[in-house]
Amino acid sequence: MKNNYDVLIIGGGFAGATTAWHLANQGLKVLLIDSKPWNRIGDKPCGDAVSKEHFDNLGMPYPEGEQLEQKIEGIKLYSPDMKTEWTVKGEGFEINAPAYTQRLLKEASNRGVEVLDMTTAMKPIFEDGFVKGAILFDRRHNQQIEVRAKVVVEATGYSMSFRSKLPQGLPVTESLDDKDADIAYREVAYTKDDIDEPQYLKIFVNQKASPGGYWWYFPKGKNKVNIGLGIQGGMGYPSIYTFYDKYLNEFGSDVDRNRLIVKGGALVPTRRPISTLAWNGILVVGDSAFTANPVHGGGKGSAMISGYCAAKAILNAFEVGDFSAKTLWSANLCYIERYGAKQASLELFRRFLQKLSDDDINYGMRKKVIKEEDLLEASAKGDLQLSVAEKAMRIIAGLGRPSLLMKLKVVAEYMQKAKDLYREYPSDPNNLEHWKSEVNKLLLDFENLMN
Ligand code: FDA
Ligand code: PGT
Repeated sequence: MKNNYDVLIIGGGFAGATTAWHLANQGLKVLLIDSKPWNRIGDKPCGDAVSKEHFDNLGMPYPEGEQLEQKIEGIKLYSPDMKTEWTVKGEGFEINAPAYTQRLLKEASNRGVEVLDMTTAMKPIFEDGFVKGAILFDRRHNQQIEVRAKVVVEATGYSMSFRSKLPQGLPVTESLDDKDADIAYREVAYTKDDIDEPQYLKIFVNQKASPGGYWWYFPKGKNKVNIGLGIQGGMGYPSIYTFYDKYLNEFGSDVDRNRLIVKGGALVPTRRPISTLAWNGILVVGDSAFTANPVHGGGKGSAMISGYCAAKAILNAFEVGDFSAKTLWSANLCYIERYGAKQASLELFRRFLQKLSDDDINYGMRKKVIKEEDLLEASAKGDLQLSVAEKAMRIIAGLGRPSLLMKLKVVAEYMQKAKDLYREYPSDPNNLEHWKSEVNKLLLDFENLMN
């Protein structure tokens, strides 16, 4: 079978569903496919916490009814020795991700987007330097379909299963370094007792129990919890399950594993976004484009931002009638301004945090070397004020022992440099390689200073 569309979206997770939602009813012929059956789309290992701001900023509907499991008022962050508790206030939702994702897809479908479940993109159609479509396999009807489209949106999550099959060397084939990802695992289960403050997410920082990541305890109502952890990839640590089994009792003693609802693990990219979301005939969004927050790993909000930016770039491309990298490029500028520059700065902060010892973190949090609001500003905006770092240095000076915390000022400076470099993101694809080499140089300089 052969078919022509204006846009083919591969993957119906948060990123793909958002792209479809923003493209619906705009006069374009759009097809979205996902390998999963309808009732499992959106069902992937996740902590399911999303800040309310993302929905507001993008004009998207709040989760409601069965899509919303708990309204969140803030995050409580615990030091490794559990002696310090920081509360960061902020509204958000603990969602039922499949229910919310399927809602977006249904709304898009009601407004004209075609959705095919149980359909997998097997390989790209690549001609004359352009992505022109994909060869699909539809398991519902056991048939192969050749779909040609002016623009293909790769929204396949951390599998990157479409773009990894494009000719290597295209900028959109950039791969993920193991160390630039966390391996994360979570279970959702009922609790033995009612949860005290279900309106607060809990995050436990502990390099022993979750090296290069953290444990979380995210309530889904009064007696249900999403609990899990992330550890840095590529470090040769024991398996994630070893950590889960060993430390579960420490962070979730009330979890009733006899009443387990779901379990599973996946990768979380913790780096700057892919160097370009756009190339000739293709846009990359969500985890596949490394859009998650490098410090807390949350990727649903930024997957939505990338989907929104992709939809805007596509509408513009159809107005102009050109689907080359040059025209689709506006997705990069949109995404970097809204989230990408902050990610670059936070990648550096993440590299620093992952090197801290539990002693450093205990000390840093107890003495408020950085305060809650500064951490929030750092993780929400990617800004670690130099004045904050300088003040921190004065406190740390009293430490009386060597500590990586001493480097906080350098970290703040480099975070700023990273943001500045992203402000100079090229407006033309021809200048991408030069800009990329500047970024790589900055990362290398930073690594040298941290070692
Ligand atoms: P996602 O993986 O959701 O979707 C990709 C879709 O593409 C899938 O439905 C898949 O079936 C489909 N697909 C793939 N290849 C295909 C092909 N070739 N053909 C057709 N379909 C194909 N974020 C957050 O905001 N809050 C949180 O609390 C957490 N917690 C968390 C915990 C854990 C354990 C992990 C692993 C991750 C998180 N995250 C998170 C991150 C978050 O889950 C993630 O960033 C987003 O769900 C990414 O959404 P995408 O749409 O990009 O990918
Ligand atoms: C240190 C490396 C960590 C790697 C992390 C990988 C772990 C993988 C697990 C994935 C679980 C995902 C959990 C997602 C939580 C969502 C949190 C959230 O929603 O955060 C909000 C919103 O942020 P945003 O970027 O989506 O949106 C910004 C804005 O609203 C929209 O414009 C913000 O809240 C926070 O940022 C709270 C801070 C949490 C930080 C956790 C970091 C742990 C390390 C801290 C160590 C501190 C030591 C300091 C000592 C000096």
